[in-house]
Amino acid sequence: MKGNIKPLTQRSAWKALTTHYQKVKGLHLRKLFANDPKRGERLTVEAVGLFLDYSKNRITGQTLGLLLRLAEESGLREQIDAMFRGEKINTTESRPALHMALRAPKNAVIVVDGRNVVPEVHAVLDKMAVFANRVRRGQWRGHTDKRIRNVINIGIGGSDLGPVMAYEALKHYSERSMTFRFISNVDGIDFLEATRDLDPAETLFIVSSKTFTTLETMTNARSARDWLIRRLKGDKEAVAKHFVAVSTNAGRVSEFGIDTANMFGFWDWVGGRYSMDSAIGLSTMLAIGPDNFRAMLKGFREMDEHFRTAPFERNLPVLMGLLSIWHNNFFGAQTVAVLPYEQYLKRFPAYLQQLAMESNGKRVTLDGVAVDYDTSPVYWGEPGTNGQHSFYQLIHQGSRLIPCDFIAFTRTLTSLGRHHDILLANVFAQAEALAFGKTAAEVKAEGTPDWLMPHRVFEGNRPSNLLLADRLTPETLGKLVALYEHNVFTQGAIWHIDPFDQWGVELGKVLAQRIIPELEGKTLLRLRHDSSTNNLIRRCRKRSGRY
Ligand code: G6Q
Repeated sequence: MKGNIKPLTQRSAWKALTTHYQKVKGLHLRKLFANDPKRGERLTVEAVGLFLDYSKNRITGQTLGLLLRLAEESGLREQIDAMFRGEKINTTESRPALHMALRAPKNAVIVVDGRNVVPEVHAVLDKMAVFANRVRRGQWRGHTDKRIRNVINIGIGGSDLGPVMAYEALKHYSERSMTFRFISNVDGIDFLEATRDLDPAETLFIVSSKTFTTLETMTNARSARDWLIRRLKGDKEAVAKHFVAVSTNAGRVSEFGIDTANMFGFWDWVGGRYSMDSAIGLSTMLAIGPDNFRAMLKGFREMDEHFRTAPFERNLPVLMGLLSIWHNNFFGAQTVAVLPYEQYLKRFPAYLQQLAMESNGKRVTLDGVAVDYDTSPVYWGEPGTNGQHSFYQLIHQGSRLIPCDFIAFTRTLTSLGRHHDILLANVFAQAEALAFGKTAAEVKAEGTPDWLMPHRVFEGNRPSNLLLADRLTPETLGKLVALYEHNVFTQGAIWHIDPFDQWGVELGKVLAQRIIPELEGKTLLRLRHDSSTNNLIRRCRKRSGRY
C-alpha cells in the first residue's frame, strides 16, 4: 500500500468526518439513547463468542458509516489481505508480520520467501509439547535427578509481557504443584526476589530472547547460570538440565552453553510483542499443558478468521479500531483505559500497553512523512473494581475524555458467594454512570444545596465499550489477544504507519552501552555527554566510592 494512498487528512471520508464531528460533538448519549430505544441492542455485535456493546460511544449511524468509509478509503481490506498473504508489510525492517501463521492449522499453506512456514510452526509446537509433558510428568529431571518444580522465564518486553500475562490469565488452568516466575528487569532485585526461596536443583530456566543479545536478558541469564553452578557445587554440567532457550539465534544459544537440541525456535517474521503464541509461550505451555495451549491457539485462529472475513460493520477488531480513531483523532482523547473486571486479567493492560504503544507510537508514515494527526493513544488500566476506588474519579468528573474498554465475563471460574454478581453489577454500573451521569435536576431533587451542586453533577457522555464473554478459558484469551492485535493493526493501517517496527527503543539501548563502562571503570573516563548526564555519572561514581 506504500505510496498509493492519499494522506489521511486528504481522504474524503476524513474530511467528511471532520465536518460531521462539528455537528455531533455536542450530542449527549442521554439524547442518543432516548431517541432510539433499541440503541443498546442495535449497536452490539457478537462474533466467535465475544459480545461487544459499543452503544455507549458518542456516535450516530452516520458516524459509523463515515468511519467504515474511512476504512475502505484507507485500503484496510487490502492491507489485511497483504498481511495474511505474508507480504513484507513491515517495510522498515523488510519483513512480513505473520503472527497468524503461529496459530494456523496444520494443513494451511503460508509462504514466506518461497517456503511454506506452517510445517515448521507445527514442528516447534510438537517439540514444545513433548518437552512440556516430560517436565510436567517428572520425566525431565534436574542434574541431581530431582523433579523440576520451578520454572523461571528470563526475558523482557515481548519475551516477557505476553508470557506473564498469559500465566496470570490462565492460572486457573495451571499445574498448581509447580511454581512459575518471570525475571525481566536488569535491576538485580528482580532476580534475587524470584530465586531467593527456590532450590536450584528443582529449577528450570527458560531464556527467552529472539535475538539472544538483549542486555537485560543476557545479564539475568548469566546470573542464573552462576547461581545454579555455585549452588550445585560448581558443576558446569548442570546447565544442560536446567536451561533451555527460546530464540531465533542458534549461534548465540550454543555460545551461552545451551545445547541447541534444547532450543525452541521461531522466526524473524514474528514481532516480539506478537510472539506469546510462539515458542515464547513455552512457560505458558508448561503451566497449562499442551492441550490448553492448543485451545488458546484455536481462539487466536477464530479471531484471525473473523478479522479476515467478516464485513467491516460486523468486524470486532475493525469496529474497535475505528471507534478508537474517532475518539482519539476527533475528540482529542489522549488515552484509552482498559478495565478488565476479572482478576486473572490483572496483567492484561500492561501487556496491551506494549502491543498498542510500541506498535502505533510512530510519528512518520510508511512514506517517511511526519504525520499531522495523532497516532497511538496511551493505553493504561487496572482490574475492576479496584480502579473505582482510585482513578475512576478522573474518568467520571475530570477535564479529560477517557474512552474505556470494559472487559467482563458472564460466568466466573471459581464461584464464591455473591462475588461475581457484585462484580458484574459494578462494571455495568460504571459504564452506565459514565454514559448518562447525573443531571443537575437529579442532584437538586436529592436536596443538594446550591453551592454543592457543581461538585455533585456528573456530566456523563463519557464513551465506553463493553466486551462480554462467557468464561475466561484459554480459547477466550486467545480471542481477546487477537482482537486487540487486529484492533491495533486497524488503527495503524488507517494512520498509514508501520505498526511492526520499534526503532524508538534503540537509542536508549545504545547510550546505556556507552555509559556502563563509564560507571564501572576503575578510573573516570573522559565523559562526553551533556552536562546533566556527565554530572549524574560523576555523582554515582563518587557516592558509590569509585573515586
Ligand atoms: C517487541 C520488541 C521488544 C523485544 C524485547 C526483547 O516487539 O521488539 O519488546 O521483544 O526487546 O527482545 P529479545 O526477545 O530479542 O530479547
